[in-house]
Amino acid sequence: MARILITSAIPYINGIKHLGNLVGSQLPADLYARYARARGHEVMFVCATDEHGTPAELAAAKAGKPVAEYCAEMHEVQKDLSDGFRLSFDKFGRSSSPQNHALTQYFAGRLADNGYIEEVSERQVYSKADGRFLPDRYIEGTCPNCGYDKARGDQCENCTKQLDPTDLIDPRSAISGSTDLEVRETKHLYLRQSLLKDELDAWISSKTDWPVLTTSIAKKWLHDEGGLRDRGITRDLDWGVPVKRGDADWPGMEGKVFYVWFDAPIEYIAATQEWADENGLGDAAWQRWWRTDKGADDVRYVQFMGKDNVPFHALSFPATILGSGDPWKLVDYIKSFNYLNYDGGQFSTSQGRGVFMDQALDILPADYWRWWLLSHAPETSDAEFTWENFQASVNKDLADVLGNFVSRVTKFCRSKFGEVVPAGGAYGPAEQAVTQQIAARLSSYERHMEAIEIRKAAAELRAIWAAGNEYLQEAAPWAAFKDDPDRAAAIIRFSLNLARLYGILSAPFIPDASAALLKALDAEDADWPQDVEAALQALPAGHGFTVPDNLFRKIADEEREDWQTRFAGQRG
Ligand code: B3M
Ligand code: ZN
Repeated sequence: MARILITSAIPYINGIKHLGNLVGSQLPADLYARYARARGHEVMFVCATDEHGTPAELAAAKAGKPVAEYCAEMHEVQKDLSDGFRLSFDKFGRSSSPQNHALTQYFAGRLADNGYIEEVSERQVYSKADGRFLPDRYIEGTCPNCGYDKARGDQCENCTKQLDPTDLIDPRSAISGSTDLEVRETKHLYLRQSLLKDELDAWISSKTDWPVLTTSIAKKWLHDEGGLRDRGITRDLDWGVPVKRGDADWPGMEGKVFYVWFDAPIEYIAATQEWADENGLGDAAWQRWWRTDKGADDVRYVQFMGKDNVPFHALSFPATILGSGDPWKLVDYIKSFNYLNYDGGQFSTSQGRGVFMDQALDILPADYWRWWLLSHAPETSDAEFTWENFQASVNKDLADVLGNFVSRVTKFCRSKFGEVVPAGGAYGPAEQAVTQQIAARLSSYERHMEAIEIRKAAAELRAIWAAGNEYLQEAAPWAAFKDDPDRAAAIIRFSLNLARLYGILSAPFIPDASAALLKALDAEDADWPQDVEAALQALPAGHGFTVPDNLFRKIADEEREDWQTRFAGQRG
């Protein structure tokens, strides 16, 4: 039994997330957390809303609300939706929490003490029309790297390049659209990441098991264009963590706040502290996950995120941790994702394009989405959501293969033997063959889950379901029942045990259907199988059950067409 710390990139507070966001961090993190718990590991799984910076201020202004009020409301909305998708966080925190304020200021103080902070008088874009500086997303323009014309001042969404507002070509204010901009001097703190370049390089080079997507992005920012650049970690904004050096004021930094990307990853730690505080546990309870001097030396820390978040997690956050000189836990494995596209284009929050989490749950239960999204996770390349593909996967994998198997077995049993596992007969060569086949597939399923190869794991699970269906088709208990009811009883007993096994193995992907299935089989306490042969005898003759309601329904062509039209435009 191991201890596994799992974090998902924390979603910006600025609105409801789309399915592309969901599959790029929170959902796969949940899959892994559920799997790790099912295997008996001790898990701490945290996420939060990312409430600072220009995304929060801009969205609140658009909603016509004070930022604090907007964030509090939107946090509840996002929390309800993550519950709706059954994301099993131990804590869904808030980066605006007092815990994160204190930790962020603490880290800044440590970094300053150790010589990793530089005070820089720098040139920032100032908008005369708006009467303010325009950091990050307050400014838009053309990306100098790829030419995308809606690049933001902090990062180009299109090519993932981190930018400074002064890098943009043809810049304009995101508030007023004004191009009457000038560059003014203002003082800011810089994190001297460049001093840690060799240490970071060696550390990343030692991570030979990381996904290529992660290491290639990290190496690119380490080595391209003269190497890792120091980053400004403060902003001229009202909303955020006030710049302090630990508990002390920071002369010259009055009225400034830390940059959202400085405090956001620290929220992973703070969220764990929020969890401990909320549960009346002391500091030791969260520190044993985060401080290697307080018990975290045997923790495995895994992060999940979209590819645009990799530079911050593979370089900037580790620089914060290393530079602090304290024994904080560094990440052990970074699982990153490409993008999910929507029907021939990109999902886009700003343009309201695609399916958003609330809309998805309005039309179908979470499991349908979880299955499609996870089995099509954009791991090795970008992936695309189309309604046809969604309909086909749901109808085939969930309804025809898994749902149909469970329904046929339980209904046939009820009609011939009653709602009880039938006695009589014995497992024979056919059952032994399927048992062996499933045992082999199960070890490969476990290997893929441990390696967080999500598509491969989904394919293996699908094959495990299909093996049951094929077995049932060939064993044909409905035919055997006429001449040899004992044989039919053995087939059904075996199949009911297969259904139980499916309930256990499928739970990380489709938790609601799995729970309903195990409940119907009166097997809610079922543990992950140590041995497939034994697991397929777990439900003994005489064990009562009830026929479950249909686990999955099919998506009709008319529905699919209706959704296709409804979601073709922009969100209102
Ligand atoms: N909120 C970006 C995003 O949602 C950012 C992630 C922070 S993770 C510490 O894609
Ligand atoms: Zn670009």
